[in-house]
Amino acid sequence: MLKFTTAGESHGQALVAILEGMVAGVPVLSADIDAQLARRQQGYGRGRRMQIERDAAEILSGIRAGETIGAPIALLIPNRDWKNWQDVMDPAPREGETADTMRRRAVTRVRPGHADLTGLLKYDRDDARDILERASARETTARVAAAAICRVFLAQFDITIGSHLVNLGGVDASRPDPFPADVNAAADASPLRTLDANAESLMIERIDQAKRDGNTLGGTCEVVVDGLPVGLGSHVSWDRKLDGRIGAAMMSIPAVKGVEIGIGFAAARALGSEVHDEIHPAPGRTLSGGVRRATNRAGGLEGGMTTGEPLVVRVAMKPISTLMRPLGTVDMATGEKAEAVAERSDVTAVPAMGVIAEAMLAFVFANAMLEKFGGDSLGETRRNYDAYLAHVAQRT
Ligand code: EPS
Repeated sequence: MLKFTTAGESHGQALVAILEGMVAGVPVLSADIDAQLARRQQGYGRGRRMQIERDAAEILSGIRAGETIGAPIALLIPNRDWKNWQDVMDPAPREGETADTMRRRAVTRVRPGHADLTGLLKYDRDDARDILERASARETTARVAAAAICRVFLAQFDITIGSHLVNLGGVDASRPDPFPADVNAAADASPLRTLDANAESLMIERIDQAKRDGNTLGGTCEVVVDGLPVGLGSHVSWDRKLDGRIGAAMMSIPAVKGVEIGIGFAAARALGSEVHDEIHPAPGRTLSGGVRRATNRAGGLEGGMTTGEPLVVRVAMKPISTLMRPLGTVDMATGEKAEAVAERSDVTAVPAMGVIAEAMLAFVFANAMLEKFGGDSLGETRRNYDAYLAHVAQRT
């Protein structure tokens, strides 16, 4: 099983990711990781922090001479902003500091919608900075770094992942027809990672307005995975169904509140005949088992398994809970009514969320590939993959 973990606070010294279970022989360069980190930093509506950071990963272990060696891969991404926060984040107690004194930049006016209040109570802290530093979406930097290696692994099997923004602050972007073969090449050229230029201008106006108003905006991204073979995941048990694993991975992204696979919630309102995808013979289309779906409303999954059609997921993010014109709250230091803290933040981070959703899907599918095809080296995984597809081709 592939697994990864991350560590690090938003204004701490660095972020760390450890990816374990990747086979040996995958060609990985730090440039592959840094390219993904740079994509995550983009997006109109980000705050000043993104001008401070130039995220780049230092490979500490698990990769030698440009290839994975099968050992745990440790990555370190320094926080440039840390130099401004060293005293606030210092792990050591400082002279005169007691349990009753607060450090500079203590947060007690907890933000509605944030982890501040529940975290403070649950972990029995007085300063919500002990919570918010880790709740910060800065953590997703480490996820994107670890998942960049999963992406390289998937690319060895011609599996690619792309995303685009389909709604921001209530403005819908239309899905282009024909849909571009390289979604990211098109989306990354847009400041909002959207494929509809008209909608983009409206969205930018809306972001500017929200910024003037001290407000924030949410939105939705669509993520597409191409090149998956039929039969990843399984129908036999709840925890092997890919719908569930995808849902969990997407919902673990900070501020994400909804996930749809294929037509998602719309399927609940339609007739069966309007929902299910008719199956046609397609000899030679081996990845999907010698058939094709006339439509792909299922979004590439049936019974918790890949069909071989593109995997389509939509991910909805709520507006960031740090408002420059704050909502009412309670000051947890005094118990009195107060205005919530207004820390520097982004007006919106939906474009970045699409990149993070790609990363989480890369992890889910690298894991699903390794589960099905196994192996300790890329060559071994490939032989198993080739044998499976040869068999599928022969029976269809
Ligand atoms: C975030 C607050 C902002 C964001 C940050 C997430 O950072 P800061 O508090 O330093 O201004 O820019 O996002 C990132 C740093 C990032 O890398 O995505 C928060 O509170 O969640």
